[in-house]
Amino acid sequence: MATTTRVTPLPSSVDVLVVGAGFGGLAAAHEVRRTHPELSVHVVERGSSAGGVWRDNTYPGCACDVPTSLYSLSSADEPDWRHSYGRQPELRRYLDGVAAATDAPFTFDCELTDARWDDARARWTVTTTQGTVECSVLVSATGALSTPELPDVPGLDRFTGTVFHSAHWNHDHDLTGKRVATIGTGASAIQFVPEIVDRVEHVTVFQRTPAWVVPRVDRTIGRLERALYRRLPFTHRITRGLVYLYREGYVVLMARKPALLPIATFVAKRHMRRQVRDAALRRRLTPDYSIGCKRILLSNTWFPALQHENTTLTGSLREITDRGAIDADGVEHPVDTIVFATGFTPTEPPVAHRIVGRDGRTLAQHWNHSPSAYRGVSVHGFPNLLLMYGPNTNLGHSSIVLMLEAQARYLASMLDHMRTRGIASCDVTELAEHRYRAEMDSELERSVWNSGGCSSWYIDASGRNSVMWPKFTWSYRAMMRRFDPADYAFTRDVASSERNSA
Ligand code: N01
Repeated sequence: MATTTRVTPLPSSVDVLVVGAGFGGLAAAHEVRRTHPELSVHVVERGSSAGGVWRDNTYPGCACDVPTSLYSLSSADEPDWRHSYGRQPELRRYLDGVAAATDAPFTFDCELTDARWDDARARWTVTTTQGTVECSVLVSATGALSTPELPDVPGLDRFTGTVFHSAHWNHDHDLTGKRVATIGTGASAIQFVPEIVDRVEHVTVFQRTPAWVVPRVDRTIGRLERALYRRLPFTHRITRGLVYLYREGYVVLMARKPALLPIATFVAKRHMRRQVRDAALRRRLTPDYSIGCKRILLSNTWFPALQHENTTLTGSLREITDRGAIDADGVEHPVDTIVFATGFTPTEPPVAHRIVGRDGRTLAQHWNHSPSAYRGVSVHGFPNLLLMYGPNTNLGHSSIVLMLEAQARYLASMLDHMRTRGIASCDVTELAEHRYRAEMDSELERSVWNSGGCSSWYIDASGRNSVMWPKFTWSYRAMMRRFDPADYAFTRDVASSERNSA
């Protein structure tokens, strides 16, 4: 197995171009190489290495909040995880290994700036920061949580201290003895605040909305257990299967029977009661929306960190001054560092402004602030484009890797169909796209994400949930097993038809 990633200059033409070398791009490239060795594949990546969010997010304490046993590709199973919730360095190492084992060339520091579909030639012309490449099939695997959201806070430009986003942690800026403001109390903040609280002079946590937090049942996976998984891989598959089934049960609570959610609320409230003695503080930390409406957070250290002598918990951020941050009550907190842990822009992906389809409109114009895609992967008017981690494929309960693998298999099945029938382009029909979107809307209606009374990044600017997948992951995987030609319109590859009839 290769131990270094194959890096080459950008070719001028390729059969399948994959944009992005995170989990999604690697899964796609890997599957195309495995199933279609006759096709050329190339991966372009704006960063300097593979890894996606697990390369970018290096904040202290960064770890996976999905059990690691579910967090590897089934084609590249990893029996050697050290923790039941993998830490960022081991996840990054794993993805570097997958990139090296993927028999496809990569070009790094290469950002897609424009991609245009040419109907006459049935090809995409893709412009990047390292030149232009043409391809027959374009796979957009740029990630849903890859572009940090930096809110436009009044006064930010006046601030004289250091500012950064949690997804681009500034390791050159030593926080020892600093007065730090952290904005946001989501999945990232609850991981890094407990890690920095001991060494800063003070940390002021700006909380706009409290989160539901449950215990993190984490453990180190010992040498013996890892050896067992390596020697007898079926034992790892059994563990993986059991964790998988248990996590699927969450869908029942979140999407099918929200009436059962009080069970989870009980667990979260008991966790808070055990860790927070002060009833007034408990009230400030108790959400007023249903559990599960926003991502449920796992932590044993968040509540203790908020009660640390170095911490002040305050309300939302109103304004920034040259040396401080003003909260909603008008109190100014003197700080020299501001860390924005304010999330990402999943429903407004920047790449959508750069992909231009059949009628000259961008994907962003087509979506008009509410992304949707047939099966989360195909968009009408954008032939031969496949989205990885597209609209309505995010999970609140299990591993996104399960969804990405299903999408990679669908891509392989689409390529099969094209190759065996001499098809040059396939475009999902408008009817199929609308029908699928209506089905998603109806399935999501009763879910806690839509009806739980919170505002979250699952809901787009139009008020639609364009992020979550509402069913079991096995339903998605079954649906994606085979490309469904009935929902697509095709054009034929004239050269290949002539070859076949000669
Ligand atoms: O971001 P978030 P994140 N003023 O969007 C607040 C994944 N992830 O980076 O709730 C003040 O969850 C916002 O407040 P509110 C995971 O899927 C996975 O923490 O909108 N506050 C919220 O508190 C996760 O869901 C892992 O009122 C503002 C916070 O910022 C996703 O990434 C680990 C604000 C944003 O929370 C994002 O997590 C880490 C403003 N103007 C992350 N704007 C894994 O382990 C926003 N906020 C797999």
